[in-house]
Amino acid sequence: MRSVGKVVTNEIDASELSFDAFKAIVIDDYRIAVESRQASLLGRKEVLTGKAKFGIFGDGKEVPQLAMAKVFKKGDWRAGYYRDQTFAFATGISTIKEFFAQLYANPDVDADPASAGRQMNCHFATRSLNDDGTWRDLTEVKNSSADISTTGGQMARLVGLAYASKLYKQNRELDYLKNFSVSGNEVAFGTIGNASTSEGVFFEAFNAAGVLQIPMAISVWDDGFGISVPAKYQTTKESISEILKGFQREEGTNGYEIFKVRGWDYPALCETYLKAIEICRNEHVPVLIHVTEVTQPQGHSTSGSHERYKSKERLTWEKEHDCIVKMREWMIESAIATKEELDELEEAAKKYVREVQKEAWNEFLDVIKQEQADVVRMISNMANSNAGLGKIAAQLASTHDALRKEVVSAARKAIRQSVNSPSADRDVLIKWYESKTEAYSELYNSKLFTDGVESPFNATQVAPVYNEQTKMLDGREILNACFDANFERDARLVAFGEDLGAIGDVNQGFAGLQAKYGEIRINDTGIREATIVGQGIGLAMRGLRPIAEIQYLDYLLYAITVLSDDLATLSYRTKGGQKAPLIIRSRGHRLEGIWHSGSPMGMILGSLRGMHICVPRNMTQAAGMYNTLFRADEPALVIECLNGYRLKEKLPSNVGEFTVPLGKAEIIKEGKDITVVSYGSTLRLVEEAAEELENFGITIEVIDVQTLLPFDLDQLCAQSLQKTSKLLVVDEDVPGGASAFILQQILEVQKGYYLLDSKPQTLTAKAHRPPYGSDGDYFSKPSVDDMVEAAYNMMNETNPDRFPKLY
Ligand SMILES: Cc1ncc(C[n+]2csc(CCOP(=O)(O)OP(=O)(O)O)c2C)c(N)n1
Ligand SMILES: [Mg+2]
Repeated sequence: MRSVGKVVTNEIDASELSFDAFKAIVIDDYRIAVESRQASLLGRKEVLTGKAKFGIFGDGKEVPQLAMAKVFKKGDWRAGYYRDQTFAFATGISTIKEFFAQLYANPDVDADPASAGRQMNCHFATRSLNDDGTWRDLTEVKNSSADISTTGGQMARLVGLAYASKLYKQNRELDYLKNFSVSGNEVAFGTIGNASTSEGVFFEAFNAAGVLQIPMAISVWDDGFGISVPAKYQTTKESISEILKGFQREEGTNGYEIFKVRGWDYPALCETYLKAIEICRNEHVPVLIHVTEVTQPQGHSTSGSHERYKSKERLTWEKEHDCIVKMREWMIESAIATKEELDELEEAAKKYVREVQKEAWNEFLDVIKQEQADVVRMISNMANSNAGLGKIAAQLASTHDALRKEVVSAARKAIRQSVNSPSADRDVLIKWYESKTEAYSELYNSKLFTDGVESPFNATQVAPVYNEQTKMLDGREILNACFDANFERDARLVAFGEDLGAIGDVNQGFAGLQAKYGEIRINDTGIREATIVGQGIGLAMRGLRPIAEIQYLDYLLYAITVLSDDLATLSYRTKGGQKAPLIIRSRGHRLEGIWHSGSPMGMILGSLRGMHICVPRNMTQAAGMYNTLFRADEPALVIECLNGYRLKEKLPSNVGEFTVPLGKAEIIKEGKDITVVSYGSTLRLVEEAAEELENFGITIEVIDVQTLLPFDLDQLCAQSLQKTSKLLVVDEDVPGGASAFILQQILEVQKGYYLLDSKPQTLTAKAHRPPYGSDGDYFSKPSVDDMVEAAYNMMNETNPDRFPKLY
């Protein structure tokens, strides 16, 4: 048997090759295609016999992927989807053994380097990082950004991966970043299914790349279906290249080069890819390669059979136009190989893939088998004192191919059932289980963040410096000075967004900086929030330090899928194999109207675990948070206070250096009666309320949590409750939104429940978004009046004599 190594395809250069050398390359390509097909066929069987949960495969798409692999060079990037196994095998991005390891959900990162068993099969990713979170040399490998399952979701990131090449090409100050680019010559290859081009993000990304003129090569694998839904319900004129014709570049215009080629025509595919990628790489022009007449021999996935929705004629056509069948015919006709030679090759491929599959299965099970044997032995030892336990042990012993879940569940059941019969043997089992908890947590729950040497928690803490010369400036000027100092210090920083470049953002935080640092570093974008974020993700994955601006927090909803599906899961879904230290800058809370006053913090907290969520109360705190984040490598969202840009603040003399640590709450006003927890813009109102409350002899302790994720790591809130025993959470989000999260943190995590002498209280906005105008704000969001009365009423509840009912 061949070693289970990476066997990749070779370029075909017709002018250089002898016929024999050409033959050898084609035969080798055919072998890769056939092995890949065998992996698909066997993979499906593994699912149907219950050894894996779900399978989706690249059968029918083998031959075009060989052609794409031929022009994919070291340093290039892929952002694709679940059909790309042949490309992955042909480039060495994955192996057949790793393919099966992922199918079985093997949590060992060495077995499945793409996702450590966390992703469904055929979700590819290369490892960009060392174990300590530092970068590897990405110019020396063929890179695949980590796939996600949502169709079209790869497109936003693809824009950024390609845009990075433009920055590396045009900005000489980046030349020192030798591990990321060789003069910006890298192409970002995207793949997408025909039906998924119906997604908005596809069109958004397509247009963005045309505007940006970046080396982005999109291949559409067009098999005429999206699961059961045919092209007539998916695409106008049933052809994506037809309707995108307006993007074709012309003399004197920007735009695309558009190609159309049949998915079973190996020589045409090789030629098309060679031509397309040459233009894309050399001229930085985006290209679309519409690969038509692609088939799906096994149907969409293991979830159903395509006979249900494909006509007899279509099924027959697919059989005849199967790209491997066609390639075989062409090879025989062109005297590249004989029937017998190919029969032999196919037989060998079958055997080889079967052997690799068995190896992968055994490696997956061996570790668990050992744990199974250990647990059976330990429970059996306990069985003398408890008859029921014998049954658990016997059942586990007889479980064929037990999964870890069954092993651990048996151990826990045995511990529960023996609660009334303590013994030394029981202690052994408990110890085993406890010792494993950490290991299992490492296997299944770790690496939500990079947690490496550049973690924000390792950043040196620097206090702000004020002196006699300290000036009072508008908040926006504080931020401006912070960005200026950091852009001066770090050439990797870039910022972009709507109105960010020429006018320096709608609130002028970047005013004057484009003139100083150039359009290549500070720039305007179209109105396209999803791909603004994607642009940032791709850049950050290629070693740059982007600040992607979302003009107002309300528009974050247009980007929430990209943030949630892609950015927030990146570290987790690769188990620390990739990172995107992207900072999303936005501004929110209290302005006017249904789409300009949002504070959808509950949505953010629920969907962006894997990001740090910073809610600074003023621009100085924001600057300190940026200074921390710029020196660290984890993604974050910073929400500045929309109504704070023109308020005066003191300018620290080290405005580009001082740091505000993440997860550090701050008492901004001491008090003894009630702990009031809040953040962001609302804090100014809470402080106002505090003044009026003092007239009643009530002093509140005001805590600014500063960052919602992470939340008050030193448990300042609980410490405050020890003094006050009363908790009021003031929040601009809907009832049960962010305030529910804050309560959970304080009452449950910080054990604040035990410190209360009255019901914990939340004061939130109404369930609807606030109407336009000051009255709309007053009647919808927590006002100073609401705050004073909420605090007063809490005092009335415990001491009605001293604090009689207000009304
Ligand atoms: C956002 C999103 N919507 C729906 C799905 C469910 N889904 C998975 S694959 C698929 C069909 C995709 O078809 P196509 O893009 O043509 O790719 P193909 O599978 O045919 O290669 C659908 C609807 C999904 N994964 N993500
Ligand atoms: Mg399709």
